[in-house]
Amino acid sequence: MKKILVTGATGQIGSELVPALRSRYGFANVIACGHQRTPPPELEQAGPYLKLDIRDPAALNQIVAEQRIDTIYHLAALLSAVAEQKPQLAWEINMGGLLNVLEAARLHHCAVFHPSSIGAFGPTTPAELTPQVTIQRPNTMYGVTKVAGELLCDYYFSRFQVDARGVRYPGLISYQTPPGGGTTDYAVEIFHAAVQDKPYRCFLKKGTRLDMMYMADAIEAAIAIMEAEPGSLSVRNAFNITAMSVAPEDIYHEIKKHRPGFTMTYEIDPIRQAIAESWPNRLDDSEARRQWGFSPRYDLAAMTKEMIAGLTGQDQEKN
Ligand code: NAD
Ligand code: AKB
Repeated sequence: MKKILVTGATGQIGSELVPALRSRYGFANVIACGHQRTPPPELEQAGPYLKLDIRDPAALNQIVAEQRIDTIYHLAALLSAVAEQKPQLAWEINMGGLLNVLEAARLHHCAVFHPSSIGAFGPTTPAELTPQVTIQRPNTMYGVTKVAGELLCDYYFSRFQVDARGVRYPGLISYQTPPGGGTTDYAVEIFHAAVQDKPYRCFLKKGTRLDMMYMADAIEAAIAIMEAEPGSLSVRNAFNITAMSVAPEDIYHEIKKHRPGFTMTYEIDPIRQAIAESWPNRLDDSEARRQWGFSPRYDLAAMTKEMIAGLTGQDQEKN
């Protein structure tokens, strides 16, 4: 049986990945590590939780050794918009944290999952059907850490045989935990506004098309790539994956099918708009489909239905 550590466990992905891993591999076998001293209530009841600052290699190594960890899902990071506000801190956390994780994995023989992002691409990358291997010259600190992270994971695999694997996630859409400060956050905020019968002011321009994915597909992909037969993978790291390519107005029109009174206007945030314009419109994820069977279940219509149902259910629970 695996013994898994999840860093950044209280974030948008971690808060849904931890329960999925626990139901697959056993509650006691998944240690959630968060930055906060006390976990959020949903994680506290569900299994082991430890406080960890990912910049502290001694504390990380102690946890990995004491808990006999063999697999690390490394999610602790700063996202694109926050990283642009605090570039030095983003380098420290995203790169320093990843180096600490890969070193712990080398010393204690662990496998590592590390998500890259569409943010690993830049303005000179082909924007349509962006290939698996292509130009990567991002112009954001987030992107710089994502490309360097992909390369560092490859290096640890070829030099030290650390089984480091990963995907390039698109913007992830979910309702359980708010996103952590990214450029694609509008695609989550819009649903919160819609179910509260509030108008939404979108910070990206009409026509800004980006890859997106519903969280359930993202969680399945993380588990699937870590369970894939190594022999079936030509590369370990940073597989392009996507489920839909959408602009703000596409999500708006889909929501209107369920909430006809919903309205949206645009108030552009120049920083996030510039980041979004430097990212691809649509990835080619055929290598992930071919090599380890990636196959997302949610398109825009199915995701919208689930988001509205999930958020409406949450509202009803609160009242
Ligand atoms: P998030 O911001 O929701 O969560 C990140 C977590 O890291 C937070 O809980 C935060 O407390 C923690 N953290 C920050 N600094 C830390 C530190 N010094 N020590 C320990 N923990 C620290 O992010 P997420 O959306 O869950 O993303 C997880 C990973 O997936 C990141 O690498 C991100 O780049 C990548 N990713 C996310 C998306 C997305 O849309 N959510 C898309 C592409 C890639
Ligand atoms: C962000 O917008 O920063 C993230 C991502 C796509 O990496 N959601």
